[in-house]
Amino acid sequence: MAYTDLRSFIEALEQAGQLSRVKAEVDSILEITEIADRESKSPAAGGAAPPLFDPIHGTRGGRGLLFENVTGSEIPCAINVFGSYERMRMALGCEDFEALANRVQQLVKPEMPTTLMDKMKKLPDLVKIAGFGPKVVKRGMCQEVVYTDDADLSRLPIIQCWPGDGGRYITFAGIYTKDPDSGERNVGMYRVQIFEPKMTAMHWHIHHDGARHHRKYKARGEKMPLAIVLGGEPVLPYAATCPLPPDVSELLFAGFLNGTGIELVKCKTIDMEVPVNAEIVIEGYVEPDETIIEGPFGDHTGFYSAAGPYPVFRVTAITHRRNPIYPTTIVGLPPQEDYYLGKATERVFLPLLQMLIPDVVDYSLPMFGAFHNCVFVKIDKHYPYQARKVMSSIWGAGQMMLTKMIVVVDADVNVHDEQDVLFHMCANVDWKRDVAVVDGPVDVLDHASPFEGAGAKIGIDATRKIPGEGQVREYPELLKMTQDIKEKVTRRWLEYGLGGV
Ligand SMILES: [Mn+2]
Repeated sequence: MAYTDLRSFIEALEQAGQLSRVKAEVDSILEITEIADRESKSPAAGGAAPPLFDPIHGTRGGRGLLFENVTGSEIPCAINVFGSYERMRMALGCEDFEALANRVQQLVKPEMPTTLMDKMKKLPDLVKIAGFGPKVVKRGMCQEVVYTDDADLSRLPIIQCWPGDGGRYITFAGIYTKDPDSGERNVGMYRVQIFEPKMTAMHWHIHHDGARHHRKYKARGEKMPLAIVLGGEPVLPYAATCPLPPDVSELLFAGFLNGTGIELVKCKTIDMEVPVNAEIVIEGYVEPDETIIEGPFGDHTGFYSAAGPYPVFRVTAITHRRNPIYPTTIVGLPPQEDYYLGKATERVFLPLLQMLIPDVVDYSLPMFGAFHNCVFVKIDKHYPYQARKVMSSIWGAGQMMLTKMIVVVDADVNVHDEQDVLFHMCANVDWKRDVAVVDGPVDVLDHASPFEGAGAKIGIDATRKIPGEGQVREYPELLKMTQDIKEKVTRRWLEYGLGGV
């Protein structure tokens, strides 16, 4: 079951023992970060077994936190509410990520119905997809309270995340923009640095859809309407951060995850529609030419990203529900809340990656790689240099093109256990023969590359080598006990007097 808004999700978390309310006064400058950081690295609430795809790190995440008494604000602040597998699963309203992956696969399967019968069969699916689109309605709870001239960002419990940050940042908002030509809506999650009660910066990278929309307004010399949306259906933050192709609407995807279209309401002061179930909406315009030095910001890489000029956003209104809740998040040394959002994407995108690269049996973005630095790929190898082919394919696949290190392993290696991957890598690799270093685009946040966004990447073929892959001797067999002895020992375990299995 999907939840309709942040507060019903938080209530459900509380009932499930997944939320702590903090009644003591806490400071939004740094103190909330330190508490949330400790919580996210604590054992997961509920004590459930970790998922198979993350046996080692899946046991962490603590509880979601609701700070009810933040210094200088009357609005409570929620953090880490998505920061574990159980909470992420609840937010997405799915049994498990694999079940969700299957639903997504059905949605995108490029199957052309050939016969009339097929078409008839496909029809309910298409009607269902059509029903997931957003619906504009007359009024919305997110506008129960409206401030225009008296709008003031300093009323919100906006946090400063890390000591070296440029200031306070809104970190967990959906940024709503529209293409001025097509009217197509985009929702992205970009950080927002506060400068004045009614002025912020708008931080997006050049390849983000929000930046693309802004370039169009800039070319016309017009300011761009933009809404910063906090709260709403819990599927929204996931949809906003999912690496969807540019022409796939985040709101449609959110509606699909939600099981029903997201209801929107017209903003009060700008030409934009926002989710009726949002907690808080900040309306305003991004200036076409005016910029301000934004940053530094403690980023998901675990390092500060540098300050730089970004467009200025001016607030025209703040609307909110009665007694709103302000959601936020921090990023930093993993695991943080974003690890679970990323892992959900890893699982949901596996069938899509397999459509693109059929060789992939499974893959993992290990925690230490902070998403773009490392991917472990498992293949069922049948021909020489198949691992090289897979590397090239990954370096050509959407955002995975930025992967700085690829390790390809055989089908009997567990890609979700870094010890297992590194064991086979260290054992199977000849460092002259089995390594490919290539030049290419890297993440703009990568600080080691010689140029911003451009540098070298490494592919390591850790599979057993076969003839045709350079000078190769025969690889020995890996030690493995026979199945009948394994079963016998399991059966007789208590007899040995060695305690529980
Ligand atoms: Mn987009």
